[in-house]
Amino acid sequence: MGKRALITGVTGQDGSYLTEFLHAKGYEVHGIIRRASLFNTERIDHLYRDPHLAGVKLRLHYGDLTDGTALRRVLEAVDPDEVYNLGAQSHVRVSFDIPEYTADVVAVGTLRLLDALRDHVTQSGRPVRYYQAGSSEMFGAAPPPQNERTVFYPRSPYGASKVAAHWFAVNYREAYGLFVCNGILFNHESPRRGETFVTRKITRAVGRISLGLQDKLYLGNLDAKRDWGFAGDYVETMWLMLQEEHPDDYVIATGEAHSVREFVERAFAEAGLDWRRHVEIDSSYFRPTEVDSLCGDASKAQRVLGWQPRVGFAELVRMMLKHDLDLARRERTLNGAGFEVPVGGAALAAGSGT
Ligand code: NAP
Ligand code: F7E
Repeated sequence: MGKRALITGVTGQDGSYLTEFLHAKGYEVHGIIRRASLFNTERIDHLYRDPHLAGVKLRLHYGDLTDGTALRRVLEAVDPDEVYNLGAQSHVRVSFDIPEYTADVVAVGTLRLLDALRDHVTQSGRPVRYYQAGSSEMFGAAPPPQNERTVFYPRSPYGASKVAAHWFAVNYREAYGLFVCNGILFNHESPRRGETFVTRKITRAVGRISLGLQDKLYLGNLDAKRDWGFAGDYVETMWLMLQEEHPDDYVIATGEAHSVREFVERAFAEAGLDWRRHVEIDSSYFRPTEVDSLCGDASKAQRVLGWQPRVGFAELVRMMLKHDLDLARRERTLNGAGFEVPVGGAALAAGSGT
C-alpha cells in the first residue's frame, strides 16, 4: 500500500508540483480546495480523474484554513501519513490591504490545522508527519545571507503571520512530540507562478509585448533583490524533510541573489527587446515596508538532506518566458480568429497594485 498525503493549497503553484512529485513516489494525494464561483483547479486539472474510476490517485475535499471544523473532518476522513500545509494568502503586497484575513489564514489557520492534527494523532494512535510552508519573508530586514540561525524581522502582515505559524509549529513539536518540520523557502517560481508575482508578471508581459499584444509593463521597486529558484526543485525538499529520522527546520535557497531589474533585463533581452522602451515605474506597486535583500544559505539542507537546486537563474527566466511566449501566441491566434481572450487584467490592477 502506498502512503497517503493531505495537502492544503493543492491548487497553488507548489501544491501542483508537490502532487506530481508524490504521485511519482506512489502516494495517494488528497487536497483541500476552496469553494469558488469559477473553477480554481487549473494547475491540477491534468492530474485529476473521475473519482468513480478505479485507481484514482488524487482526491479533493472542500475546506478552508479559516474553518477548523472542516479541517478536522477532512483529517479524520483522509487519515494521512503526511500533511503538507501549503495553503495561504501568499501575496505580500495584498497582505497590507487585507492584514486581518492574511493573519487568520496564515497564522491562525496553521494553528487550527496543528491542533486538529494533535487530536487526530492522539485518537488514531497513528504517527503523522507535518510540513509547514515557511518563507524567507520571515527574515525581512535581517541582512543576507540568511540561514536557520538568523533572527526573524518580518516586514509585512504576511511575513509576521508566517513567523507566528513557524513558532506554532515549533511549539506543537516540543509540547506534543508531533513530527513537524518548517521549510523556510526562498522565492521559487515557475510557469505556474501566479501572474501577480513579479517574475511571472514580467515574463507574461514580455511574451505579450513581443507579439504586439501590449506595449507597457508597470512595475514598482526594481532594486529589491531576491534569491529565485525553481518551484519544481523546491517541492522535493518538503518531502525529504519528512523522511528524516527527526523533525527539524531547514532553509531552502539557491544562494544566488538578483535584483528585479536584472530579472527584467534578462527577460526582455531573451526576447530581443530593450526593456527601457517598455517598462514604467508605478509607485502604487511600492510596499509600505519593503524587504530589500534576500539571499539564502541552504548549507544545512545540502548537508543533511543531500539536496541541491538543479535550475539556475538564467534557465528559470528562459523556461518561464518560453511558456509565456506560447501563451501569447495562442492569444494572438485566437484574436485573429475573432475570439477575445480574457487575460485577467482586472485582477492585475486590483487594490493598490500587485
Ligand atoms: P499560491 O500559488 O499562492 O497558492 C496558495 C494556495 O493556498 C492556493 O491553493 C490557494 O487556493 C490556497 N489558499 C488560499 N487561501 C486559503 C484558505 N483560506 N484556505 C485554504 N487554502 C487557501 O502559493 P505557492 O507559491 O504555491 O506557495 C505555497 C506555500 O508556500 C504558501 O504557504 C506560501 O505562502 C509559501 N511560500 C511560497 C514561496 C514562493 O516563492 N512561492 C516562498 C516561501 C513560502 P486558491 O487556488 O483557491 O486561491
Ligand atoms: O515581489 C518587487 C517587490 O510579489 C518580489 C511570495 O511567494 O516570495 C513571494 O513574495 C519583489 C518585491 O514576491 C513589482 O516589491 C517590483 O521586492 O514577486 P513578489 P515576494 O514579495 O518576494 C516569498 C518568499 C513568499 O513567501 C511569498 O508568498 O519584486 N516588485 N515591482 C514587484 N512585485 C510585484 N508583485 N509586482 C510588481 O509590479
